[in-house]
Amino acid sequence: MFGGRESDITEQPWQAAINVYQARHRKHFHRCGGVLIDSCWVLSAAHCFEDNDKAEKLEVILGRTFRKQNSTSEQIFKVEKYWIHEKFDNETFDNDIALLKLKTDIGICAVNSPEVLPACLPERYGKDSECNRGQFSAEYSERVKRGYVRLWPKERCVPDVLSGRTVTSNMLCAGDTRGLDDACKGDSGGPLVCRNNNKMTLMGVISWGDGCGQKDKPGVYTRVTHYINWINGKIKANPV
Ligand code: 4AZ
Repeated sequence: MFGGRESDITEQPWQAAINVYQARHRKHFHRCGGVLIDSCWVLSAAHCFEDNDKAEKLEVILGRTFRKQNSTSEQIFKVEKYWIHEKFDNETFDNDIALLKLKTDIGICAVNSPEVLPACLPERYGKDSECNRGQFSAEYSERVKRGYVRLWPKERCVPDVLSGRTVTSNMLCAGDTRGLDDACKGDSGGPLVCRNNNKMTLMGVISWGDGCGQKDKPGVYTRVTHYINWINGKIKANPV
């Protein structure tokens, strides 16, 4: 993350860290952020998994404030299976979304606690305009962090402000007007949430940007309202 401030996992209990096991080093390494949306389901970005990682190599960590420190509040899961959006475009990062199903033998995975709690999904397609201050969170520093950004109007979320790169309607721009808070390397897959009727609602998934924290350049997020049916379809088709 660029800017932002140190936070505590109780302030963003849906934040997940996704680690990948590297046989060569015989340990797990941080790969991306993620966001808990249901007891056994975590959303992340498709580009986090482009090299076809086996699900068995993935590990999802919930409930930790310090990335490399064990905590009594943590809940760690293996991944049973994950899905990359069928229309993910590796060039433009259009449809940059992935869904992970956590592994369990007992029908529940994450258990709600002050440190572990799912974010809500938006109610329906396209309903993403009633909040202008979003909160994103990131994990790639030693300690979980939080930043505040404004959602940019669609008309300003265009290639012009992102060095000419393609911007699709499935993307959402958000940035700090001062250019201070922004997501950055390693934060991908993490959440952008808005408070809607007092529910913390997931509006974006950290996806890409033209550098980090540059003045008048937004961070780009996957527009979650466009994927409610995709997400619910996968969850229904793959009962825990
Ligand atoms: C990244 O490399 C990345 N400033 C994520 C977000 C942003 C830039 C880079 C947005 O994962």
